[in-house]
Amino acid sequence: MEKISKLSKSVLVFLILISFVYAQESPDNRDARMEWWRQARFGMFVHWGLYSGLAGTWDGKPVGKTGGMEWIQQRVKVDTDTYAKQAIPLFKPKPNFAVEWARLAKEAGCKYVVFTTKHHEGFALHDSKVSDYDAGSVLNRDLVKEIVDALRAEGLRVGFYHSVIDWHHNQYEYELSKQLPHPLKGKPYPEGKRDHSKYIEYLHAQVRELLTQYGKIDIMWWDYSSQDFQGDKAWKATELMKMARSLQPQIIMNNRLYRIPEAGWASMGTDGYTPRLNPKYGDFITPEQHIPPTGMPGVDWETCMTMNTTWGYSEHDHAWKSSKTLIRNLIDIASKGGNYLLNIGPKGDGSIPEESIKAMRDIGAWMKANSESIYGTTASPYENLKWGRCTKKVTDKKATLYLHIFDYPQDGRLIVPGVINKDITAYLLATGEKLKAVNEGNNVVVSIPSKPLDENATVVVLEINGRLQLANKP
Ligand code: JFZ
Repeated sequence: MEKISKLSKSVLVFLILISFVYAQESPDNRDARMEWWRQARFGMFVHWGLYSGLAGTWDGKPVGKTGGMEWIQQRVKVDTDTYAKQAIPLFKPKPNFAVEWARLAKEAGCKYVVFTTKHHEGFALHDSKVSDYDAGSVLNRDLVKEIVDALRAEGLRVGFYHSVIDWHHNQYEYELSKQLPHPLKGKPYPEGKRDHSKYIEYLHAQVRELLTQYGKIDIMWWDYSSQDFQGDKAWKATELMKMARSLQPQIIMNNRLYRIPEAGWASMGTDGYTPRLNPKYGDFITPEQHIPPTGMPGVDWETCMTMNTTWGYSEHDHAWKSSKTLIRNLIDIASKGGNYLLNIGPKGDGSIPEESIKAMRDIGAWMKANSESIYGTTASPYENLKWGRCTKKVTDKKATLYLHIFDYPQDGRLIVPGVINKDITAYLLATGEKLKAVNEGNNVVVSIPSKPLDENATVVVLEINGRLQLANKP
C-alpha cells in the first residue's frame, strides 16, 4: 500500500515536471516567433484618441508648447465627464483616414504599425460590449477594425498599444499607486468606494475582445506600470499575458505590465545597467525617447520616439526633428541591434500633420535606395566608428558590412578598422557603383567619391568572402 502511494507520488512529480517543461517555450520556438520582428527593424507608432481633437488646447487656451498632449486630461486635472464633454465633439474621424496611415507607413518602409486601442484617458477605439466609452457607442464605428483592415491591405503587421492605466473607469483605484498618474489624484473617489478588481475584470474583458475580433494580432504593447503598482497586483498580469498568448499564440508583447529588475524595466529600462528580460515578463524592452548608447546585447529592444515632443497631436508643438535626424536614428538603432518605433499623432479627423507626412516620405526615399542595410541586419561589430555606423549580415561563408557614412571623410578614404580578411569587394548601395578597397595593415581602406551620394547617410557595402575575421581591438 505504501509502495503504491510512493510510486504514484513520483509519477505525479514526473508529470508535473514534464508539463512544466512543455509550458515553457523552447529557445528555438521563441526565435521563430520573434524572427519577423527582429528582421523588421522599423515600425510606425500611432497615438490617436479623444485628446487628438483637443490638440493641446483646453478651454480655448494652449496647455503647453511641449510634452505629451495625450496626457491633457491629467494636465488640466478634470474628471472624465468634463473631459468627454469638451473632447468628444472634436473627435471626428473622416472616412478612410486609416488608408492614409497605412499607405504612409508602407511608403516610409515600416514593416509594422502599433496604434493606441485605448490610451490613459480610457476611450476605446473598438466597438466594446463592456463599455459605453468607446467608438462603437459614441460614433457607431469600429475604428480598430477600420485601422486593422487598412494595415492588412498594405501587408503591414498589426500591433495594439493598450493602456492599463485608465482615467475613465469608475472602479480604477488610483489611490493604490503614488507613482502612476491620474487627473483626480488626491481627491476622493466621486462615487465613493472603488473596487479595483472590477476594473481588472473590465481590462481583461476588453483585451479579450481585441484579441478575438480582429484576426491575427502581431504585437501587444502594454502601457504602463510603476514600481509601486505593477504585475499581478495591479493588472493580474500573469493571467492577462496567459490569455493573450492563448488567444494569439504568435503574439509579441512588451514588458510594461511589470516594473521590476527581473522584467528588465526598473527605471526607464536602459540607463546604466545591462537589462535581462525573463520571457515570462515580456518579449522586448522599450527605451522611450532615447537610444541605448551601446544597445542591449542579448535582449530584444525597441526605441519608441516622437517626431516633435508629443505623442498625441498638439497644434502648439513645432519642435520637429529633421528628416536627417530621424533617418540617422533609424540607422543608429539598427547598428545597435534594436528596432525603431517612430510615432505620428494624427489630428481629431484622422489626418496626419504635414510635417510628419514629409518626414515619413523622406525616410521612405532613403529606404527605397538603402533598406537592404536595415532590414534583417544585426548589430555593428564596432562599438565606435569615427565616421558613422555599421550594420551587418553574417553567415559562415560570407559577411556583408553596411557602412553608413555620417561624417564624410574629406580625403576620400573610408577606413574600416580591424578587418583581417583579404577577399573583399566594395560598392555604393544606392547605385551599385564599384569602389576600390585595399588592405592596409589591419584596416581596409575604401576609396569613396569626393562628395556624399546622400546627405542623410551614404551607404558603402563591404562584401567579405569567407568567415568574418576582425582584429581583437578593431
Ligand atoms: C507612456 C505614456 O504615458 C505616454 O503617453 C506614451 O504613450 C508613451 C509611449 O508611453 O509614457 C511613459 C511611460 C512611463 C513613464 C513616462 C512616460 N515613466 O515611468 O516615467
